[in-house]
Amino acid sequence: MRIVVLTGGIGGARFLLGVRAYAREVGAEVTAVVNVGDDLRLHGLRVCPDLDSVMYTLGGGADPERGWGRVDESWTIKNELAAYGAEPSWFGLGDRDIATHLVRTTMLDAGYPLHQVIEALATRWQPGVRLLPATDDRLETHAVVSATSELASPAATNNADAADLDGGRRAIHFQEWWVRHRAQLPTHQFVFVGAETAKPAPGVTEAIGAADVVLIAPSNPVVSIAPILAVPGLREALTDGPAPVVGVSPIIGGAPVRGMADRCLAVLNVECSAAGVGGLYGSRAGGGLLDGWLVAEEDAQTVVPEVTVRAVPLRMTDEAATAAMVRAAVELT
Ligand code: GDP
Ligand code: FO1
Ligand code: CA
Repeated sequence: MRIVVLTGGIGGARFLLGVRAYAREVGAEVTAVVNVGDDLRLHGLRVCPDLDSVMYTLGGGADPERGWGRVDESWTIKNELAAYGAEPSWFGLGDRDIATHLVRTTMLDAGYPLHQVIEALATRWQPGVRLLPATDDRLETHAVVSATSELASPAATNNADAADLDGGRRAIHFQEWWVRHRAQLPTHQFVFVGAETAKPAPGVTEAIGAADVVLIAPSNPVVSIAPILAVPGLREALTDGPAPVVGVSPIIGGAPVRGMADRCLAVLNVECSAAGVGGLYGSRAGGGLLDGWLVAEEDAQTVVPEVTVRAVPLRMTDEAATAAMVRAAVELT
């Protein structure tokens, strides 16, 4: 059996621990298609937060509390950078983590495409599933916010990427929106810069075309899954592909289990509920993605038109619990 998983970072990584456990039970192979919209370049380094969260988590090197970055981390370089006043200081890079960014940046600068860089890094971490970036090309999530807020002066953002748009609006990088401003800024929309010309990374559409089932991890639907689907050709590979698509709700009882997906959904005016997210993904019959939708038992009454909804325990408390969710998702099809 071949399983393909669309995933973001922290939540998706924990989901993949369960997918890997299930795959070992049934002898399936797993390909994770990982969001790159969070990626950013800072202090001259290319940082890939979702790919690294997935790689470190599956490789046993992630800090379990933070979910991102390395366990047993130190922050010497971060503190030295701050001493120089080197901005941005609001995005902390750990010393061990920086080694990953140095290797990746060196390989990218030497001309290796991102998917080959990930393959090289994964040789060390042995994640046990194949990791593919959604695209090798530039695709960055930016938030369009009102310029009136503290972003009025470009200096305030210290973000070369902050672009002045008409109507007193500014586009800032997702990470500035998420980390520096904790998603508190009045936000008009998210844009996926580069999406129009991005191509699926080699192997992505092939993996989807050969899959027996495609799972959408309980990742943030707006800033983890949507940037993957924004890559031209990727959504079509799913809707036109042979494999049933089953999603797992990241929302339980009307709230995200962790993080700020509620603020992201609010930007899209989508209800923060299992039904709201299921409706956002849409049914295959209705031109959307889903054949199946897994919701928590608290949300058992969820209806998504023309989608098979199933209620199961949906908290990823440990690998076995997550593997049970994965089994339920696969058996739903
Ligand atoms: P990020 O890219 O680091 O933000 O991580 P993801 O987008 O992959 O996942 C974040 C999402 O995971 C959040 O919206 C959470 O609601 C969801 N999540 C985290 N833990 C759980 C869990 O135990 N069960 C479910 N169903 N969702 C979870
Ligand atoms: N998240 C934070 O809230 N604060 C940070 O300083 C931070 C640093 C960081 C460094 C490397 C990395 O891979 C991820 C990092 N994150 C940090 C998490 C990052 O913002 C993720 O993109 C989000 O969790 C959403 O995916
Ligand atoms: Ca993410």
